[in-house]
Amino acid sequence: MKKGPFEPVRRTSEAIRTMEIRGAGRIARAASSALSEMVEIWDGPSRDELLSDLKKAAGMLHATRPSAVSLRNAILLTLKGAELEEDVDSIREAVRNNSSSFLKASREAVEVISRIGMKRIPKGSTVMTHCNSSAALSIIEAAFNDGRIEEVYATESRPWRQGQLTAGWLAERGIPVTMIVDSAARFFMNGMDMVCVGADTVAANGAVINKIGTAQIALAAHEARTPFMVAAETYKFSPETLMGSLVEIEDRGPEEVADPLKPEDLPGVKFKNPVFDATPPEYIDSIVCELGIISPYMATEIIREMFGGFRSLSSGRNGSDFRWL
Ligand code: RI2
Repeated sequence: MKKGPFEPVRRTSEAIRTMEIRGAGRIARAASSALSEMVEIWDGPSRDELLSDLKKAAGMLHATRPSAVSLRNAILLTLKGAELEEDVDSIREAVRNNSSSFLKASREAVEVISRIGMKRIPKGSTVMTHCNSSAALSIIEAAFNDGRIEEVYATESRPWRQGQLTAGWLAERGIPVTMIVDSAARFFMNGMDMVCVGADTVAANGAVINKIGTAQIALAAHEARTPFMVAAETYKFSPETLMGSLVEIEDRGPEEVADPLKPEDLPGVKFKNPVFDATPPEYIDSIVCELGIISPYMATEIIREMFGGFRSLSSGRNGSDFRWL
């Protein structure tokens, strides 16, 4: 593998793997930008070699966070149609254009989601959020500015404690925020008017894969009859689940769970660290995407609409074997 042109992809893969870049939308945009940067500096001899290097790069990027369909879809959308191009320059142009369209559309989607999602939040609400979702926070910020939200409860979101990012972000904007530990979600649920979270993946059956702990919060919300709203751009919907594929749940290292101790400080203890869980559609009242507010049971329709004719590249389950179709 040549070092030069793969450098942006290597750098971005490492930043995504170590969570320096995180959040389903941000990792998707970073991967798309890395592919675009790669084709600009690629200086190999032939079209076929460029296509083969792009496949390797796609596999490297996708393997960093295999649960996030946002990442997979961003890669596929960025490389869409590249294999139909006849020379290196045309491939370069296709990838460059695809990437800039994806970056623009993904940012605009968040903007639209904020506008339509906030209308679902009644005036004077207290809202709970989990982890750190830019899509969910865009709704919360718009709702606060429209006088709909009085206070936000942000869960800590162990093991990475992204709740601290969320709480800090809200406080900076003058939005009253209370941080709670994840296990306190049920304790406070009766005082909530709404729960609003993001998504890493939306499956065809309407299940939402999001930060570990989301399903417990949804269960508590369901029991307390608190509406549970998910903010998810359409590129987070998973076309592969239409065919019955399961979403792989990323498992990270034991040190994140053992923290502030080290795993070796607890001899004889095993650790498990799934990063995401699946919230079943029956606990979800609405999914807000840039096309509108839908019931989770409409997810199949969105997937057909967005990805129906989308067949240029596919990936295996572990992300390591992207192949042209
Ligand atoms: P946006 C994050 O994953 C969280 O699970 C968050 O809810 C989701 O991505 C969506 O984030 P991680 O990368 O795309 O922190 O809405 O594991 O920013």
